[in-house]
Amino acid sequence: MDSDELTNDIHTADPGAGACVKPFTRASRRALLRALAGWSVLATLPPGVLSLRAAASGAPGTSGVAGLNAHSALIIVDVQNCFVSGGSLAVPHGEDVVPVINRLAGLFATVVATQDWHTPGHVSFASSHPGKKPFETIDLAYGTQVLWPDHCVMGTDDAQFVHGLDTIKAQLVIRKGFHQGVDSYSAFDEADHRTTTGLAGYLKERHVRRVFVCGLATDFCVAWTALDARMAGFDTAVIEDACRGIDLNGSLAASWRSMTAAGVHRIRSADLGIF
Ligand code: VGL
Ligand code: ZN
Repeated sequence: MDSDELTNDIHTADPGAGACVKPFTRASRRALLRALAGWSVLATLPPGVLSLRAAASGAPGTSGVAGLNAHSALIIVDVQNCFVSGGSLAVPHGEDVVPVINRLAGLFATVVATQDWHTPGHVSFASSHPGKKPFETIDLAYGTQVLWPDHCVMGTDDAQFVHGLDTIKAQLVIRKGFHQGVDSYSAFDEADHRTTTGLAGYLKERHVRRVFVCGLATDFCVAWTALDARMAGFDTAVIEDACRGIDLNGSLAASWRSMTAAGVHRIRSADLGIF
C-alpha cells in the first residue's frame, strides 16, 4: 500500500461518521502517515495489543507492565457529573468507568484529566438557537455542530469531576469548550481546528510518546481526543471498558471505524495485564 492509498483509505473508510470525522489537511496527513509508519511492522499481529505485547516481551525502556513505561500517559476525558446518571447529558452507564479508571490511574507516570467547561449560552447548546432542539445539528463556520442540552456550564456542580473519581494522580487538568462560539470535543484542538489547548506541547515536553485514552463519551470527546493524538504523532490506544458512549444515530460504531482507520488501538484494561 502506498501513501496515497493509505490516505484515501483514511478519507473513505467511514462515510457515515458525520460529526466525528475530521478533515485531514496535507500537513496533518503527513504527520499521521509518519506516525502510522511506526506501527506497520506489527500490522500482522492482532489489533489493539500490538505495542502492548511488544513492550511486554521486553522491548528496551519498558517497565514490565505491558505497554506502559515512563513515556506513557493516561488521558481521562470528561468524567464529570453532567455525563453520568443524574447529569444534564447523561451517558448510559457513564458512572461505570470510575472504578476502572481509578485502577488505571495509579499505573501511569503522567495522568491528564479533562473537563468539558462551557460558558452559559454556549454555541453547542440547543437553547442558544431559537427553534432548535437537542440532538439536531446546525452548520457553523467551522463545520457541523451537534446541538446538546445545556451541560457542563463552567463552575457548576454539573461540571465537577464525578465524586469518587481519583483525580489525585492527575498532574494537569485541561478545560475545554470555554470559548462561547467554538466547541471542543478534543482535548487537543478546538472544533475550529485552529485553536489548541496546548496539550500536545505539554505531553511532548514531558517526553510522552504513547497515550491511553479513556472516559466519556467514547463517540465524541474520547474519539476526537484519540484522533487528534494520532495526528499529533502519539501512539494511541483507547481503553474500551474505561469508556461509555452516547450513540447518536450510529455514532458509536462510526467513531470506532474512524479511530481504527486512523491507527488508534482498541484495547481493554485486561490487555494491560494488570487486572
Ligand atoms: C461531550 C457532547 C457534548 C463529550 C461533550 O464529553 O463526549 N459530548 N460535549
Ligand atoms: Zn460539551
